[in-house]
Amino acid sequence: MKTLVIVPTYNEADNVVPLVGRVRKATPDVDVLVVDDGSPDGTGRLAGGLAATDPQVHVLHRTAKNGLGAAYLAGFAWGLERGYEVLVEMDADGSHQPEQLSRLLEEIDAGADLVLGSRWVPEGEVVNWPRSREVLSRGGNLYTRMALGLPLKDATGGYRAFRADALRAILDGHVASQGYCFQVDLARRAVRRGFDVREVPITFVERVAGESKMDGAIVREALWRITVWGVHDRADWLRRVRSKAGQ
Ligand SMILES: Nc1nc2c(ncn2[C@@H]2O[C@H](COP(=O)(O)OP(=O)(O)O)[C@@H](O)[C@H]2O)c(=O)[nH]1
Ligand SMILES: [Mg+2]
Repeated sequence: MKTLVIVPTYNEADNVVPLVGRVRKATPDVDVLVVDDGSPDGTGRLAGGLAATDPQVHVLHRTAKNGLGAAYLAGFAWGLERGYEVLVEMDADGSHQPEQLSRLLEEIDAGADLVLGSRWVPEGEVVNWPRSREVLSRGGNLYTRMALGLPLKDATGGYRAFRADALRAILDGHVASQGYCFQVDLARRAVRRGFDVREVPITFVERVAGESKMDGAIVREALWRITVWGVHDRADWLRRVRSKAGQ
């Protein structure tokens, strides 16, 4: 299937060239789109250099840092317009191993609509993460599971593959989430629409170069949005129970 790996970048000058090289080597049939938000460190220029010599590498240059969600929405639109059948999300910093992409794609081939690379299923693992990040990720996923009732172990992760028609359906309507809750938002939409969502174990390796863009604002946005969704879901459920009881 015609597949596009979308890599959002902001100040990933040390990472973008080796990462794209690894993707091209591990999965030569797969195309790559780097979505750069005008990185001051020249990441966009480096990606442009790759695109100039490799017709399977593309770059979307955006002007301002607008968050992960907005970058992915732009990348998805680009890929869907061009007829890609599978769209993949992958971080630029080497945390998501391109060598494990085939695991995700095999599950799509086997019929899944959305495949999540998961750190928190058996055989999934995290390498070199400070204890604080592990606690945040495990806690965030536990809260997400409880608040939204999602049957997923790693709904916050950002290594995933979407079948194009499922992605189109999921993106129907406004997606406001910007930071990491963008990932939760898309997973929740997929589950609610009854799509076949599966998790496969991945080895997540903490970046060795560049800096994380995670900050308090991103965590707060995720916390309040997930809480609001959870409250809405419960109110919906109550309304349905009441109207059934009244019938
Ligand atoms: N285009 C774009 N990419 C972003 C933005 N924020 C983060 N990224 C990219 O998203 C990926 C994950 O971000 P990262 O900082 O590694 O988050 P962490 O792994 O949770 O610490 C990396 O490839 C970043 O360069 C943004 O505002 N715009
Ligand atoms: Mg990272």
